[in-house]
Amino acid sequence: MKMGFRWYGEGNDSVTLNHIKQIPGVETIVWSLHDVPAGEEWPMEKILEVKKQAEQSGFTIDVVESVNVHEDIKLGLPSRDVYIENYKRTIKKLGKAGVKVICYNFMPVFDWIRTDLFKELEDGSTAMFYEKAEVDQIDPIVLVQRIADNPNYTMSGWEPERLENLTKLFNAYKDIKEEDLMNNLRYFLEAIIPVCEENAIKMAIHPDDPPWPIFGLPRIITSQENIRRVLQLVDSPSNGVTLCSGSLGANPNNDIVNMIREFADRIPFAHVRNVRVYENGDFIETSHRAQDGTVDMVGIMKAYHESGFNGYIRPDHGRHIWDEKCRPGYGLYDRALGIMYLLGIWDSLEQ
Ligand code: DNO
Repeated sequence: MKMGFRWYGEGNDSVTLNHIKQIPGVETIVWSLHDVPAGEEWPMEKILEVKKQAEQSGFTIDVVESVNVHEDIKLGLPSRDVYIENYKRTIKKLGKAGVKVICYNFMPVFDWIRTDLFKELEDGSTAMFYEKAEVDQIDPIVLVQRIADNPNYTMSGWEPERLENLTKLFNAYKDIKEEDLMNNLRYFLEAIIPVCEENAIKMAIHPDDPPWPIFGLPRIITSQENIRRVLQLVDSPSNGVTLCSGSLGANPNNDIVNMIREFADRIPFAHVRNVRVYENGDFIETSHRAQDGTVDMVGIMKAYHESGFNGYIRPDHGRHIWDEKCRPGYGLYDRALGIMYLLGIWDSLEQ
């Protein structure tokens, strides 16, 4: 198991590489070129710049999160081929630079969704919260505006270009059903996986967050059965999953421990975090500690350990604690605590 920490880049993150260096056990940064719009080819100079910065601090750049997929690919439009060619060229460059895993998602229009980015918990810290009834009735444009108006709005998954022409995008998805999305994913994977195999890259699809359809848009990476289907679309070790316990854990029917056992050799990258799910379907992100939420954190680490997991792992969304000013979910303190918790479990399993 190799520990990673997400870093948004020089000048783009309140957390620095020097901070990350002081967290025990971190080997790789999990990074992206956040200023390159989805669909465009990544410039080699920029890739090498991040590599240099990371290596100077003693980190590898083994995991990219994410190379975003252009909407035309998800929609299956004829223009997708141009964007797929760009994607392939980016894969080749990342392979040359030494990257091993590319995390991506296939969620239409939006990446992850929350209704409150700073909901107060009992201990006075704040965390990201999802109110189901609100999402079920709110106009998505209002919700997007609320998030975009947030002073901390510089979150991946919420790139400005995604949010332009929202109405147009919604219309484009009007007739796209889950099966169409699955077929469009197959087309994408059939095109890129051979390139990944040649370049020793593993693709790792991120589950949908939350793992159910929202705003009438289809979502497919939601359950054990659907992940199994995706892995079978192209049966190659380069076609893998980023098993995110927090995203999948928002649906209590998802048995994450069981998923790890079934998909072990197809999980190059794991996000391990906790959420507390309420009976009405709401959920809030909590500390990583098992007792604070509803995700079986110890069972998850045990399942990885038992299956001989040697992929990458990272803590995920943390609370905002000790008055830290940071990107929602991506502060230093609570994620560092999360790492110590995960490593504590892991080390005791190694005995
Ligand atoms: C949120 C993240 C997601 C994730 C993408 C992967 O914090 O887990 O934005 O990076 O879905 O493409």
